[in-house]
Amino acid sequence: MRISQVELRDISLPLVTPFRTSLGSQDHRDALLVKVTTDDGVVGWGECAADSEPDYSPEYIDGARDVLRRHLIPAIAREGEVSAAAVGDVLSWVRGHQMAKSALEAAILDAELRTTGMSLAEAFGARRTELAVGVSVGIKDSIDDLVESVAGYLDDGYARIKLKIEPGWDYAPVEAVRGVFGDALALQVDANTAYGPGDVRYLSGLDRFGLVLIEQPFAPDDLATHAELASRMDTPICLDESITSARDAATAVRQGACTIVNIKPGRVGGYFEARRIHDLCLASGIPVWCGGMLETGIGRAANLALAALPGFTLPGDISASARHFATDITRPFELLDGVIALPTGPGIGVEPDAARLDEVTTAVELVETAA
Ligand code: NPG
Repeated sequence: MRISQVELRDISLPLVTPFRTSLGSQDHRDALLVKVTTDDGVVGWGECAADSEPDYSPEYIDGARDVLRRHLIPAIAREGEVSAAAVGDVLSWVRGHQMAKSALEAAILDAELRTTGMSLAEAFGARRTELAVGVSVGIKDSIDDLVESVAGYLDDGYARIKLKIEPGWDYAPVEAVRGVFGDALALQVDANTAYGPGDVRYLSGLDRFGLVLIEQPFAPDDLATHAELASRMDTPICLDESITSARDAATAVRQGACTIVNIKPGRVGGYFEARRIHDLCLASGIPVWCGGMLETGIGRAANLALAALPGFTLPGDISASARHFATDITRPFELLDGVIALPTGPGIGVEPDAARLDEVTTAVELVETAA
């Protein structure tokens, strides 16, 4: 397959409710979409997980657009014939930039599968057709607000609740949610690196709440403190920001820094690397789940396909589209009877609605790749 044109499209979608984490608050999802067109006229879409600010990861939208335009797309163009499975190798000389690489790989993968008529779920070997999913609940102004939000999500049918925590918003929200909704609720917390080595003892007290896991309390490169916390707690430690490749995952597990892995294709450089992490975790008995980055329907569809692999035994942050967007750019994914149905059409199985896409587009750049 040859790529004749790549479109880089910036969009800005309002969120139904502001989303606050230990990193800050957002009321819009600004995102970069990658659209590839093959020389046979087949189109594929990918979504870049980067945000406007380099706070969650070193990547950010303007940087991702720049490296795509200057380095990644030209590398694919030089290659000529390219298959999605080879994209990772073709781009491996560029250090980092996992989110930019992942978006380009995803678009090429979507186009490739559309030429064969196969869905991503089928191509990756998924056996499930629908998934129970979780929801990530941001930091609120009050415990009452939080309890009301959680009650609404449980009514919607979410299978587990993840609470964002930070210093000053940790024990109280966890205790309140456990108290109101009971011990049977699948409850986990995510600190997005907000704590430091001096907090190990403090955090280990969370053991008494029977959490499913504690996610990424410490800095991405601080495996040692994660391992120390893991040795002091029964609650499993899960890593997100620390894991940018299958090698990272293997190292973190070997060093005792985590016993659960959050897999986000954007963070690890693509869907093939994500599947490699899944495969190695499955072989080592490490449960995995699929994280979320407030994806539009484009990224959400692809994540659903990935999360249907057998090692994804914990519900992911792949909520219904309505959790973040009143009107998405694709048909919405809905949570019905506690599950979201996997898309079944070729490739990622969804495409943007042209009129809606135009409404939310803030910039478009075309990069020609034909010889
Ligand atoms: O996609 O519903 C969602 C959000 C899931 O909590 C979520 N994502 O750390 O995993 C995370 C977090 C996040 C969101 C991180 C935005 C960075 C930016």
